[in-house]
Amino acid sequence: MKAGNLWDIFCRVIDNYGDVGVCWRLAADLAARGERVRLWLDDASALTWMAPDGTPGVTLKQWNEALQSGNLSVGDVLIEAFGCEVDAGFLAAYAQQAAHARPPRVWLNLEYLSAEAFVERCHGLPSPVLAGPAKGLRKYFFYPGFTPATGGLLREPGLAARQAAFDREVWLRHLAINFRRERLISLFCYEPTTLPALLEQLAADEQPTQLLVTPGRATAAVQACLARMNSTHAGWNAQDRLKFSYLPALSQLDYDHLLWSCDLNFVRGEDSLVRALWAGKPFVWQIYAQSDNAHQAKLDAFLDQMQAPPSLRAFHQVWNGLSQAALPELNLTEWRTSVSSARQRQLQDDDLVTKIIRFVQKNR
Ligand code: TRH
Repeated sequence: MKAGNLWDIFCRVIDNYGDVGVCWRLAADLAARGERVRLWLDDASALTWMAPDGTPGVTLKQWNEALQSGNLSVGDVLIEAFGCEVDAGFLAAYAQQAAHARPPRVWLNLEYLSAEAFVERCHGLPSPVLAGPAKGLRKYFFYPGFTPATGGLLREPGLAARQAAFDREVWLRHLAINFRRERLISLFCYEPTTLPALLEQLAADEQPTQLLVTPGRATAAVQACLARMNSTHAGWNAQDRLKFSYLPALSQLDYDHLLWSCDLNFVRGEDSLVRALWAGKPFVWQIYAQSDNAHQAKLDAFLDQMQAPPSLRAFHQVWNGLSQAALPELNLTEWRTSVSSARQRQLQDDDLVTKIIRFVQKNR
């Protein structure tokens, strides 16, 4: 495929930031490689802090009302992210223009990241469209993943150079994080029931800690926890070994810098998980919980893929409320070695944008 194709990426923001975060990252990476992208979002508000400067080659489009086929010109590639369904109006235009397009248009359904075995089986499968204005066409499932037989992980080409040039001290000073001998731990989470146990463990540790708390749900969870702990057992942090810094919303670039700066990162959802992996620092993932407990298998598959040592597996089970055991001790030395090897292994595989461009080329 020649560079400069037009991609339409559609995304509906349900809650949290992962869907828009992934779609922005995908769009920006495609654009950096010379593609043109229209990113259709029903709620672009998170991009004001995630990507405040935008990026050349990506046009944001408000997706808030049924799109009329009218004189809409559809792109060369259509991506429906995370099962969102594009309006009949757009599909009618797509079907009409696809009928004459040479090379043909390609329609993809971008799925959630998982390390489970079904991903290799389902990645790339075609799905005939049986009803609606695009009846008779087909779309393909594109599954991000951790193995060569999947759609890979987002990893923009400039990442390694950016990491190599990063100056931790300067960046932390810029963020007004003052620290001497404390270890730094970032916290991006939902409402883990074992948060009080973590805070107690950190406060009891000989080594002082500064917890860098991300805004929104993590900050609310910490503050609710502190209010309870301070009233029920006021001396829990008597030696003041655990300090807190509440962070502003960072851009995606600066969120990377945060991950690179810390000795341990607590992350949540799929996008921060991948960024934590590329950061190469020990991390703990709070997976997005599903009502049917499907997240248990998804978490286990990820830990298998990482070849996580027992101490890291046990910590994940408790942090995710999947085990009622006491919160295990942190074992940063072991976790650092494990994450570093996993990162090296993952770097061997092509990244998602390389694979998606190749996939489109092959299926045109
Ligand atoms: O926000 P999330 O919890 O998103 C989740 C998952 O995507 C999950 O699959 C989905 O079903 C659920 O929402 C509804 O976590 P995630 O995926 O890590 O996305 C967070 C994004 O926010 C990521 O792109 C990083 C970005 N971010 C910043 O840019 N700046 C920040 O300061 C922080 C804390 C995050």
